[in-house]
Amino acid sequence: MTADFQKWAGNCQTRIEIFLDDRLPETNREPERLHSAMRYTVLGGGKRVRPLLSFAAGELNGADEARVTVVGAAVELIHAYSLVHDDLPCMDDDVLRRGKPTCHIEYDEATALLTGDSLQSMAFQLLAENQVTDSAQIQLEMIKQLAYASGSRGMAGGQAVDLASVGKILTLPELEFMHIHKTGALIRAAIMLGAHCGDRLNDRQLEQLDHFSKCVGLAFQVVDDVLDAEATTATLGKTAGKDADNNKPTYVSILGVSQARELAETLRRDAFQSLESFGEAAARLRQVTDFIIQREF
Ligand code: GRG
Repeated sequence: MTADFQKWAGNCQTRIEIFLDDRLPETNREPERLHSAMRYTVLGGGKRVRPLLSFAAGELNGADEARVTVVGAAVELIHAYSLVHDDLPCMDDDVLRRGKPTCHIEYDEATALLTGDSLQSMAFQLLAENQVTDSAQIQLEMIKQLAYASGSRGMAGGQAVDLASVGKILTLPELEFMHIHKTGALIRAAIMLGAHCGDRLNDRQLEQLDHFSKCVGLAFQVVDDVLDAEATTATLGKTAGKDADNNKPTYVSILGVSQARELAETLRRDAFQSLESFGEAAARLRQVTDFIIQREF
């Protein structure tokens, strides 16, 4: 990671943190426990990979930074909600997230459920009450895109397949279907929503960007599977080795670590190929992709 990228990413992360801190309800506002849990969940943690992708795609399409901040924050809120619900006893049943107790451990299950619900609503509220593009019609389209990416035909659907696949042997296409939905859909939305805040790219170029976003979404999950198998709980800030413990099919369980790493590299090459015609203008997107592939947590 170059110093230039580190500085850029740090600035983006700070912008998102300040925005979310400002927009999340204060803990002294009723219902205090719920607002406290929302802030506990969202603030001061996470790599903010999805907002980084929104900023990089927005930059490519000449978007206004303040507008991309809204979009990046909305996607991050959906992501944060999904982690809170995923950690619940009825799903992954985990006690550690981002290096601290999960929401239902720090608070209680009912509060965690409501925290996820409220963060999801807040994401759509942000997109509905802030202007993020000059066209009202495109803005509506963006809200729809985020809804699809989060719902039963996106992330929640992928999670349902994931829960149903415990203890089963999946084929690679089945595993790919699960991950394209569970993780890929929101990453794709982060990129395309960031891009839609601007208006430089033509339809063909937006299609190329969309192909890039699909490759990156899948690469993210392949690397996540490798990290779950190889990294420690201390480095990850969440419980390592859970996939194997829970008998879950992953890229590592099907391909083994070294082939899974090769697959991530193939997806990286494919992703970069889709950016070829953009030249230097897509440099940030390439850097965020490398950050995703080379990350250690
Ligand atoms: C509950 C509807 C619903 C969906 C849950 C995202 C998800 C679906 C479950 C999370 C479980 C998991 C570990 C998925 C693998 C990919 C993933 C989302 C990892 C965590 O994302 P990072 O690495 O986390 O971006 P940080 O903490 O950095 O934001």
